[in-house]
Amino acid sequence: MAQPFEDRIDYYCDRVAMKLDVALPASTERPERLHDAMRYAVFAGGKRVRPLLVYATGECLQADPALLDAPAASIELIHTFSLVHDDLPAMDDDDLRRGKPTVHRAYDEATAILAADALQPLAFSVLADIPSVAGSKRAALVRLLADACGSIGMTGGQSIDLAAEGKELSAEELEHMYALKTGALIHAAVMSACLLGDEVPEEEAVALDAFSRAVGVAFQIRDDLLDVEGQTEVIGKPAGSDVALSKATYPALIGIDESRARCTELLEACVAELDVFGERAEPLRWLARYIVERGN
Ligand code: GRG
Repeated sequence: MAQPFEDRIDYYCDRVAMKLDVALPASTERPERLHDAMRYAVFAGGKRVRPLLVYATGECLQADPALLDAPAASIELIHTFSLVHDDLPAMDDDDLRRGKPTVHRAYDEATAILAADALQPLAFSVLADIPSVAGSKRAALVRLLADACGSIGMTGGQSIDLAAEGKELSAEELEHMYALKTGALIHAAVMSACLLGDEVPEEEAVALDAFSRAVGVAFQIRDDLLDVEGQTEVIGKPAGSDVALSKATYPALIGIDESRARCTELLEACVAELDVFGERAEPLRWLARYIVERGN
């Protein structure tokens, strides 16, 4: 029987860390403080879920992992960029992220803004350099990531999130916001690997698209639940901040039990999408379960 995906997590995390290390300018390179802040943000101890989704999808499609390092690293750069901005005083004004002071606390607000601003173009530069891939596929990868972080993706979701503070959204509106704010990048992670797969049948691409959309919404509901039920020391960011900021969340709208039930429902739905792959999708099944059961 094949080794469980869990056994390869360290290997894949090392791969993406190496790619990120090569992509990021050294802290000794001018402007040193900016480069130091970028590295601080990227190597602060994140779970690397999005890169793992790239590699797990790649396993499912038997894609060459060497081709996946660039999308895995570029998506993590965009994710890190978003977290730095999300923590800023103008947004959630958080002091703690991944158990450490947020970038604007460890450095200063201007440096945090600039560090995040510099991580974004770096992500696209990494994608542009992806080796041995046809120009049309590179352009498709860039478009996928650009759409995922723009106004029809993560930035749009964040805008809806901020505008909804103190208001009540319907479940449909909430899921739309989750799909953009959190789901768009998760979708891009899975579909980047799909783009790099060799002649992926339409049926499999459709299944991965549906899988990633459901797991992205489940990821955010789990995040909401951790904010309510988790402890600051475990989740690495201030627990209870959604309530403090009067955020529109699933637990606030329908309560903890119903939110858990919706998460389980989405897990079942996304895992069912993977039937077409049989055993090959075991890594994605494992990650989907991890996403809805994780403790941080
Ligand atoms: C990045 C284009 C762009 C704009 C910024 C600030 C912003 C717009 C978007 C914020 C999006 C955001 C913070 C969504 C929340 C997603 C989420 C649940 C993050 C936590 O992800 P984890 O648990 O974090 O994977 P780690 O620390 O493990 O990496």
